[in-house]
Amino acid sequence: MLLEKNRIAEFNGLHAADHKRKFDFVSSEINNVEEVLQKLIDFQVAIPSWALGTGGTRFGRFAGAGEPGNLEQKLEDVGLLHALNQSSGAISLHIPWDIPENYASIKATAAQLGLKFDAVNSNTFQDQKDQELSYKFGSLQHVNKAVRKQAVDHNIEVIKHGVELGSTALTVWLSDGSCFPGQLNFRKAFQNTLESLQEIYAALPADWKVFVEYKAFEPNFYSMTVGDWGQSLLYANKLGPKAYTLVDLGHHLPNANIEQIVALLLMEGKLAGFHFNDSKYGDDDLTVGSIKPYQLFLIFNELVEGMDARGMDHTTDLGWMIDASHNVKDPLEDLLQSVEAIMIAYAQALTVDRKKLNAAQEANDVVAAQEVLQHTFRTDLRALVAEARLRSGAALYPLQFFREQKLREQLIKERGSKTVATGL
Ligand code: RM4
Ligand code: MN
Ligand code: MN
Repeated sequence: MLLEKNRIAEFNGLHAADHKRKFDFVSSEINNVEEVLQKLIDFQVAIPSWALGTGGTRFGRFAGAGEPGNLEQKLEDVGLLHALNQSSGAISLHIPWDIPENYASIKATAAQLGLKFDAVNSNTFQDQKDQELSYKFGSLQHVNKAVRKQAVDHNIEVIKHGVELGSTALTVWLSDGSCFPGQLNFRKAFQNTLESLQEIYAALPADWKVFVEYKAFEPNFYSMTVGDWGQSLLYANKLGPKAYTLVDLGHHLPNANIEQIVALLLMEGKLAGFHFNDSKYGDDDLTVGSIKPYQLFLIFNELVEGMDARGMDHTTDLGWMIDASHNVKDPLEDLLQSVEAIMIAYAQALTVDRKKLNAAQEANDVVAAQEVLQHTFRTDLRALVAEARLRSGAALYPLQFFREQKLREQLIKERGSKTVATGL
């Protein structure tokens, strides 16, 4: 489904006066409005190809209607999101859920929709049909060299797909670990994994990065072989300059101080991948900002501070992606909510009074430091984010537009009500 530009312009026209009033008010509160707006316009968050269908749990999956049935339709969905907010200009493919069969036509479709190909993701956490050896007891860590080789070869295959599409990063998330005490020799599992990663690393093109994603638990419940940022950083450091840590917000034990983790990883120049979601209990993969918006802001605050300290480019030096699952919501509506939460938190982080915060820190003025952060967090910047959208040709209010224009209904008409997208 292609969206005609004039429909968005018409919608924006209807809301222009109301928006202008709100924007004028908020911009009078901010010093460097134009600079912040430009950063908001430039910022892009990738959408993973597996997030466009309804997700499930191990208990069941309640499929939605009008879900994309193939990769082209997934690209169309991301293109639709991007047309609505101009902040979702990239797609991240998961192999083998979405194997591109005809590179030229996939690339042409993406270009038409204004989309780039973000990091490619390998999958050695499931057995595929016709797969020779099983990953039941791990992949890159496996005690059997033949299994490790199969997993390494798969990753190299994924890099090749990525090269064809113009991706420049590989994300490796491993479910490797153990479920019971005694099952694994931790040191051997680490060494095997390192050796396997070294083989993958050696196959990376010169301008590529590899992101080593960690996760505290699940599907293994006793130990994970890349279980936290310390282990991920160990691998990344041992691998070399093209290897980095990837932080996924849902992959920590409860109450972990994620803002401190990102600050230190940035300080070490080893943070390059980032997965957004929210969680209450574990890897819940909930809508970004739906449970802990203040924590999201604090994390963004450290991201901006840490990137600026190293002179990094906010848009290109980190790979931003939404990694969420939608069990009860329309995936496209959920993704629009997530992107909105990300943009608000980013806008807030950009408008923190750093001089004041720094002065408070240097004076051990704990109260003043808290005031600076909470003042920003409690300032409503939604009109600023909407203005960035208006200037880039997107809809002032994407979710409202999606609903009023009955876009899901149109997709159902096109694709039918019984489609099921590949993914989890
Ligand atoms: C994992 C992890 C990976 C994602 C898979 C689908 O928990 O977050 O990034 O690719 O889920
Ligand atoms: Mn992830
Ligand atoms: Mn996850």
